Amino acid sequence: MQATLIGIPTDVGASRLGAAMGPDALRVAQLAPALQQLGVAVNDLGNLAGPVNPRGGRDAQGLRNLAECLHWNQIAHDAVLQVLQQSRLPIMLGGDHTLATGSISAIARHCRATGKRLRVLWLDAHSDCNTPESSPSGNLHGMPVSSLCGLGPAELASLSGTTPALPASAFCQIGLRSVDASEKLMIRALGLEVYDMRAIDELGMREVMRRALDGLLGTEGEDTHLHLSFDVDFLDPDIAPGTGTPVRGGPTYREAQLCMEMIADTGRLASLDIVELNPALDLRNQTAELVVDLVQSLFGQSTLMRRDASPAT
Ligand code: Z70
Ligand code: MN
Ligand code: MN
Ligand code: MN
Repeated sequence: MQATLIGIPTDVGASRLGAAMGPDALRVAQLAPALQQLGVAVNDLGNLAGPVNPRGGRDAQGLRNLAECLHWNQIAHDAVLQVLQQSRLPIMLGGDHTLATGSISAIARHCRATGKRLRVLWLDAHSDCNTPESSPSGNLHGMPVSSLCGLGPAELASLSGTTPALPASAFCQIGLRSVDASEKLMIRALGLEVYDMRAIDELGMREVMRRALDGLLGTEGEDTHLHLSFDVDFLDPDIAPGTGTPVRGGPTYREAQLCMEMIADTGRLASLDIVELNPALDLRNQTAELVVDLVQSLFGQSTLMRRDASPAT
């Protein structure tokens, strides 16, 4: 397998600064060598260059930094599309979660061109499905899901070449525990598949992931491009303090590992966003190191040799 790291150091979609240092924290935590150990050939494009956070107020639409967000998402889209066209697996190092609008727009475009079905797993404490009308904050990192479903700011919603970029049914959200009242309505209206923390408590991570990955195993999943959008605030803040909007009560280390291992077992992972890592809030880079540990599981690291997998060379 060949993967390409793309640093996308944006913080223009968030209120707190610091997520722009995320890509470098992941490099310091040895992300590339960790993947190479598993037999993944990795190259690193370095960081894309884009505007800094002007820390603006809300515009007439109620949005903060729309022009800067648009800029970042356009360059993210272009870079991701190019990597996909080289048949490499793009790993987006964020940066705040707005970048997923650009990355997933490119992935949806690529899937349309190659006739693949797209499945997006969205691991997050938040639902990120506010619209300019509903957003309590005006922060665009709270809107990528609605933008991709055609309901965000028009310039962002059309990045993929079609609006919506993908059907709402392509999404599956896992780990939610901080959802605005307006987002609860949106989840209903879009019919989003959601496994919140209560579902994880009641069903267990194993059953949640079995349901989330339905249709991806074996030949049934052959035509599916699986994208993982991994917001670091999915994880419990006790183990992952380095993020801008921590919410207590998230998945434990064990639950997160099982989640990643079960995704790896499908063999369908074809692109990955790692977002909302904020080194300014971290302790000795522990959150970045945890993410690298989890990404190793996501790329097939397991304690024992698996019956269904060939050993990594
Ligand atoms: C809130 C909003 C959000 C991430 C915070 C928070 C959104 N729903 N997303 N942190 N990653 O402002 O829309
Ligand atoms: Mn391809
Ligand atoms: Mn998010
Ligand atoms: Mn979040």
